[in-house]
Amino acid sequence: MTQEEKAGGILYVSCGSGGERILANAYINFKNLRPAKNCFYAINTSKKDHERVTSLFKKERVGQYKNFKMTLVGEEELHGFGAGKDYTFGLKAYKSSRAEILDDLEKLHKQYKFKIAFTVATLGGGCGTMTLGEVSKDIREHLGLRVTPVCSIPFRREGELLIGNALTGLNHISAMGLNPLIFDNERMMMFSDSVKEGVEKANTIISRLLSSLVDLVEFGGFATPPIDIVDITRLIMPQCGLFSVAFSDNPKDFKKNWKNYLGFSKSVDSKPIERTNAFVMFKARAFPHSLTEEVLSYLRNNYKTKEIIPTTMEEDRFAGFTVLVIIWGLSISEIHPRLKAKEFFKEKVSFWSKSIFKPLKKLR
Ligand SMILES: Nc1nc2c(ncn2[C@@H]2O[C@H](COP(=O)(O)OP(=O)(O)OP(=O)(O)O)[C@@H](O)[C@H]2O)c(=O)[nH]1
Ligand SMILES: [Mg+2]
Repeated sequence: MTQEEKAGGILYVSCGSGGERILANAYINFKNLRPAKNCFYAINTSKKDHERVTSLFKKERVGQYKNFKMTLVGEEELHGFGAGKDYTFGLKAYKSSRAEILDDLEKLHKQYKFKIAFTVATLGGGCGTMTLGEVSKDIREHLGLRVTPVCSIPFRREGELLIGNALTGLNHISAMGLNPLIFDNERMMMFSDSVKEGVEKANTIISRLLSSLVDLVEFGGFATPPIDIVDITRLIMPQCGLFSVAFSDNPKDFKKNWKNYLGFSKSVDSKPIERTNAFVMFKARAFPHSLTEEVLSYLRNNYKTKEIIPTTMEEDRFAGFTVLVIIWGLSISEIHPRLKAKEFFKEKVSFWSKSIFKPLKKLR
């Protein structure tokens, strides 16, 4: 591989268990992410998570994964057991290894000249919640790279601690001057029967986003108009963003249902603060003009989109029709359902009062 071919990839950094699982999933399932010029860097307080990824790579016969690095933080205090959903421990653990991590990342950046960095965490836990904003800011300052955080927010049933943590994490990311792409785990309640299936689906959707972004780097030269991945950072605006992918391998089905597909698979349900900015990628063997215009006008009308960067990637080897949309300028407080713990206690009381207390009253 020449120096030229090696340079200009993407740096992916995860913090915490969920973030590491998402990066591992992406690395296993989307082979376009694996070339050496991209680098994966998993920061975690849990030793077990790193071991899990190693055995998963073995099981999935990944073979070489020199560009997937795992680093354990806070070992002295936490003994490799995770941060126990306490973000002060997670942040402290990251800070204790910050200098070495940044040193490592700087060396990698010197070698591979990354174009952009994506940082990934599932907010709510101890390790990822505060580390996400912190490491994103550090990469921006020390490596001079543009950074886009990608994070999930908890299922509402996960309770006040995790949801409160996630809100603190979101505030922290905003305070760092960053606007994350959010994936709401709760949306998986609509599309899966079990927790396992929901989390796996969520991780696949997030991985697909990461993989599509690499396509953009790889095929930028063939796109109309040609886009550099850095261009999309111009669109980033407060407070947060969503992403969505519509895909069908049947032209008639795609034409009829793309709006539904985009709606179903959007990563978070929220409203524009005022106007929004959007990036849209159309991908097919040949993409009809009329459809691209329909999508753009849909975004303008439904998301009050001001600036749109569209790009079309057309190559014979692309099967089906894909539209990837990223929209920034959405409100965090308008996320639906609200980022608030679901109350089960009341329901339990009313259940017992109906089924036991009422018959008891009758007896009296
Ligand atoms: N989408 C998705 N969410 C996950 C995954 N794993 C955990 N979560 C969610 O992430 C939140 C907890 O974050 P974790 O990543 O487990 O916590 P952590 O950052 O490792 O923190 P500690 O375990 O306390 O050190 C919860 O809301 C989980 O539902 C995953 O693989 N995918
Ligand atoms: Mg963990």
